Amino acid sequence: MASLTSAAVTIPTFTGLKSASPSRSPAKPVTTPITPSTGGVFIKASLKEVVGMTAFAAVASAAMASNALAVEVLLGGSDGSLAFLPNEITVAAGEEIVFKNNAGFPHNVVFDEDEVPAGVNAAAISMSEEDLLNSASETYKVTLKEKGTYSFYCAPHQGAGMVGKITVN
Ligand SMILES: [Cu+2]
Repeated sequence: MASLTSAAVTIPTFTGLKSASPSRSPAKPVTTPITPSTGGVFIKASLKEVVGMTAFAAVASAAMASNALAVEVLLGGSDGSLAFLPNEITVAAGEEIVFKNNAGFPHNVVFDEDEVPAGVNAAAISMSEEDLLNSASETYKVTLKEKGTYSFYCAPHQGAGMVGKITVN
């Protein structure tokens, strides 16, 4: 019984192999281009996915970059002037403003409590009067959410005219 079954299985398998081998020979040039073209389609599809993901990543990083490209205000002019450069800026609500030590420091950034939009706590967005940026390229970052105009100054140099204004749209 067991030998009969194995024989019955062997015969069609052998026949199949026999009939396949002569048909494969002429079909060989057809089979050969099919394999790479199928592979090509697969590669194209996966490339599309990769390109799509890359595009998405590019958009995501661009969005992050636009946040990273915050508005920069230099503290002190390279010519030794005691000023914010620029001393008047306009930003979008929520945009980051980076005050960066440039020259003539120490400097700081203090918002005038009488010249910020209603409801804004000037102290919360300011450095303290005593807190100073002492080294080159040291930064103070702030993000303003309320629209309106904000006046600020550098405590050590306010008398020298180191004042500025920010308009938040
Ligand atoms: Cu200053």
